[in-house]
Amino acid sequence: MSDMGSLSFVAALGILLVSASLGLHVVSNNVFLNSVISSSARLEASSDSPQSTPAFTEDSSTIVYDDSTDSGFQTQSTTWDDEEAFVRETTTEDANGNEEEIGLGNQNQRPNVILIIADDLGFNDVSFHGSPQIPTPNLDALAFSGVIFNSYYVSPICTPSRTALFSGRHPIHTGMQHNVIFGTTPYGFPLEHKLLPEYLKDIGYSTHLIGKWHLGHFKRKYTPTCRGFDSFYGHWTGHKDYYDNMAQESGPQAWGYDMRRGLETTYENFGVYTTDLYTDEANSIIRSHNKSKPLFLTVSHTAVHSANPYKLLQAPKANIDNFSKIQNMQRRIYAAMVQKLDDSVGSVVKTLQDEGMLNNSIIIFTTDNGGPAEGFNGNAASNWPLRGVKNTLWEGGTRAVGLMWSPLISAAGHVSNQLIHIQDWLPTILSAVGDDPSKAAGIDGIDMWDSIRLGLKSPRTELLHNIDDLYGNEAVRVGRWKLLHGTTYNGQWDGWYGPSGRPNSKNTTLISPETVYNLASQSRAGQAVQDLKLFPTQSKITEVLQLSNVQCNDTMQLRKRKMSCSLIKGEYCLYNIEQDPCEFNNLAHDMPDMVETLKSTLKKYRSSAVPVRNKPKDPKGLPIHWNYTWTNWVDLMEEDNTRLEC
Ligand SMILES: [Ca+2]
Repeated sequence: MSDMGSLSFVAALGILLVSASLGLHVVSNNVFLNSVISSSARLEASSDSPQSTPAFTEDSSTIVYDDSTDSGFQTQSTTWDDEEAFVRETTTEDANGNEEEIGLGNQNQRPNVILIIADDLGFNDVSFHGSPQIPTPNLDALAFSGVIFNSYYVSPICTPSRTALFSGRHPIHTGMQHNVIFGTTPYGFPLEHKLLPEYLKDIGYSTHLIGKWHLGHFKRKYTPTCRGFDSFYGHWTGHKDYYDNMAQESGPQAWGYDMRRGLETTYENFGVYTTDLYTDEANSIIRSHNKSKPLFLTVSHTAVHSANPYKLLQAPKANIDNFSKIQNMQRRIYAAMVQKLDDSVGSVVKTLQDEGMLNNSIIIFTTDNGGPAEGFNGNAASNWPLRGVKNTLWEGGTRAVGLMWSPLISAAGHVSNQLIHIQDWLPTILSAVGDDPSKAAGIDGIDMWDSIRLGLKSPRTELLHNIDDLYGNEAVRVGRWKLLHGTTYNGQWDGWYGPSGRPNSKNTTLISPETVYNLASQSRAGQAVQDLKLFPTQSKITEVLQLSNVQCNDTMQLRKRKMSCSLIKGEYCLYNIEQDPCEFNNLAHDMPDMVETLKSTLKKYRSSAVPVRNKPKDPKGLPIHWNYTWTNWVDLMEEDNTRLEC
């Protein structure tokens, strides 16, 4: 077991952890209020609206495809026109001079889909959003040669977000809208809803999940290998220790081992840092992949979720030492965890390239929810300059780090401010791989592939953040307008959290594009992208970096109004998110008609919601009854021995 001595260290920080797994009830003392003030004070005035989407035109394409090789892959060369937006050719001429679709990187096979999920990563914790505090050169390399999503939304907490990702359905329509599945709660994501790996398996994909599941495990038929994944190596619960795989949840005896290969508990590679473990597994799957089939690989990282209360944040010492300039020790360890995550992305991208698969791959990187900052969940993320944290419906809880990279994206190298929700990935991926997304009938997700691929306007014009009648909070977005009502934690996480990371807070774009370019181009992902001739110029990166850096107007007038709406008092708060992404300026009193319109939209969604599926904890599932492991205990109570099939 890990170092119990660290408990006193945590206590000394003034952090009371009531429940590690919830992402809940982490109550810091008045450090919290001070942090609100100091974070707010960091917000500096800027004159312009932060976001605009560059226009893309078909005639600005500069890529040349060469079909002369006999490998089945197209080799590509490209030049970048700094003045023009960049669109790759979508058609070419065949031997007879007829125009034909270039289509996929390998026209004989659907593209590989690599879905990388970070857990609890904050909006300000990647350098492609403008902070130099934690360099993420591998992610940057993908971001600058792919599409950065700056109006991309997720559910505010783990389980609901992951159910939306894999099912294409909003949590209010599956009963998953409240909180997470715990180790002893006897329910899972409903079996009647088909999941993304099942759709992809239907059309010939090999499907693999590495890492966190968190969609239920009380019976084996709810677990990954019974729900469309050919293989699974990871943990069923929401978090665990990064070295010994023990997961501590709230309540007595809620402590057990959680690592599985398929349906079986595994003790292989005990003591290896989890991010390395998952990286090695991902590389192994890629190298041994039967290339006659397309690959769907999900790497669902434990990083950067906090571990157990007795050792919350964990990273190898060498990585922690890289961040000695960060004074706050928790933030320093967190930065090291992010660095390991970024290294993992680079390693996986390089392996794809080594295996000749990158040219025909789609890579999606997403966090599952906004960052737990300044002690929330015992963690040290930053959502600066956004408001709120994980498990709040403010932008800091719901606006996510996300990107897509693929040679199939014509409008590569742009920042999308088009509305996208995590539930949109299922139809978008089906569309991107040439399947028919309409086969996923009844889902809430919208096919975004053309919007992403061509840089077009999103077909999504509104999205429901959530309606949670147990917490008593709800929020919806229609166009640029967002309405919030009710809150969590008695409003104590309704402020602004996490360091800006900028060396000079008066200049929020001070990060050096040259540094970003150099680090990204030298990273493993950057090298792989350069091998495909798809890496952008420094001037292109400078342009994208400006657009991806969210800034907020922060005049004295707005400062006075910042806290002018109180969710805890039951008020409705209205924000123009396009102009005011930091949710400073409540317009509810100025625009009562808009408030009523959005209330009607909430009412529309509420009428379609289904009851929550949450159930009381079942003490029979506690690990103490099952050799100190988290298990599918309801099966095991009904059987004489452990079956290893669904
Ligand atoms: Ca999470």
